[in-house]
Amino acid sequence: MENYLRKYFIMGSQNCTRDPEQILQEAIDAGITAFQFREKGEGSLYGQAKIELGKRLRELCLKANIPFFINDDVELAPLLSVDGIHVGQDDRKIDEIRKEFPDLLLGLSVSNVKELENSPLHLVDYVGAGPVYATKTKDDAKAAVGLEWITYIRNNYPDLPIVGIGGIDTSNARQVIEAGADGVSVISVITKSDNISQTVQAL
Ligand code: 3NM
Repeated sequence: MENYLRKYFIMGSQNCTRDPEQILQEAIDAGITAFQFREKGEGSLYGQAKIELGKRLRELCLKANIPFFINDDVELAPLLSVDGIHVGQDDRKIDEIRKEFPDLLLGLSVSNVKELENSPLHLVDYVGAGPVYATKTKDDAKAAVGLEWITYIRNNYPDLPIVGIGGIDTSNARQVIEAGADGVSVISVITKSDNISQTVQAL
């Protein structure tokens, strides 16, 4: 059981309608177990502005001893002194990243059997499995794969840490865990919450 995966919050400024630092701090205070800085898509920051926001969010996680992951942007890993990197299937290859960063946590998104079987799973610390449910948060999200996908991975790779992603909220998080995931990763249920404390507790 990888405990840091239990309540894994993902966010970039494009997901926020108020101060991202404030949202992250509230989520930390409420008990998230990991954070991923995913500054990506329409309205996201680039260049120095991205780095500066990343540093501020990184600092909040450091103070709270919450593992900080960078999404995709491997070049920022040393700059932000990250604990881990999460990549998708179209990002840089896992074996290259593992070679460059032997000690960091590495997460990889997998959406189907082919991706799973073609991935060097011995080099990753966990897989992100989804989208479990339909999501509007990611423009290019694939069709929902359902709880069956979590169960499939769990049954075929009993020791592989899994975090479910996509459309997960307080009403369905339990099912994702019961299907075999070690945890749930969420964006909008937290960034859009009126009561982050209650939301995180209910996940
Ligand atoms: N990756 P929400 S779904 C970032 O399926 C991301 O790989 C996905 O946002 C995948 O919790 C997704 O608001 C968006 O649905 C998750």
